[in-house]
Amino acid sequence: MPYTSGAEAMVALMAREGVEVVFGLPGVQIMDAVDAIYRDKRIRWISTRHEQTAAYMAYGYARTTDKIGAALTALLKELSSSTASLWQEQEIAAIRGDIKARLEKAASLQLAVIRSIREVLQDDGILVPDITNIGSWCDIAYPVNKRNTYVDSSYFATLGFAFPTALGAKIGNPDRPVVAICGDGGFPYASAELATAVQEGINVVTLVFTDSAYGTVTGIQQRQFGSRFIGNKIHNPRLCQVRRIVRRYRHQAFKPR
Ligand SMILES: Cc1ncc(C[n+]2csc(CCOP(=O)(O)OP(=O)(O)O)c2C)c(N)n1
Repeated sequence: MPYTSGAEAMVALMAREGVEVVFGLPGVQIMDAVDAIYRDKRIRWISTRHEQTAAYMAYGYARTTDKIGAALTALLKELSSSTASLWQEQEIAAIRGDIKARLEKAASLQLAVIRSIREVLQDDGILVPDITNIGSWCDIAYPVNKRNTYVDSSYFATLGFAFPTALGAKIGNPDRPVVAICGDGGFPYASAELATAVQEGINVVTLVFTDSAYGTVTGIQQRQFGSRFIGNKIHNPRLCQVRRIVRRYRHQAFKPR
């Protein structure tokens, strides 16, 4: 019987299960597996700049393609069908109407931005909002017209996840526009992945809203801690100069219509 190494068996199994792309960072512990991927030829390998962002990219890829994480999709399907009968159409419509009116009052500027994004992004386009002011409003107000086109971090609220997740989504959906929304606190978590984006030609549009603060923290300290501000201000490099460092990355400032 021909000899099969553990790494080869793992790669063969992944290919058999339909894995087409693996995100990761090579190191001694996994070199045999990376080499097996090289020799197998069926799986695309994408080297990232941090192990955590590799996981986010895989998450974005899975959430927008159904290719990996099929078990989770099946569970979600079951959950939605078993809860469908609990709500009447009219009840949902009434709640939606009420929320819409309250949102217009509370956050008209944010809604204008969200409407601009929704307008530009076709129903097929994918949006990945980070844990940032405008991203949180998206969770409530952004109309999602097609499944797998909106990837949030759910209740984990993992700051910084959006940019690498969007890169993964774009790898899985090269022909569809993918947009990440970040603040200037969250974007630098994974900004090293700009280099991966350039290296692999991953064309994601990233909107970075800058206020030189962990703005959400400012809000919490204002509302719940008697405006005792500590650790909420941050200094960032001028993000538009990132372009000089990472060639082929374009910067543009814009105002919502
Ligand atoms: C990993 C992680 N660390 C910290 C937080 C807490 N947190 C939530 S929002 C936020 C500030 C984010 O700042 P920024 O990206 O600039 O967006 P802004 O709030 O200013 O809109 C922080 C620190 C978190 N959710 N996740």
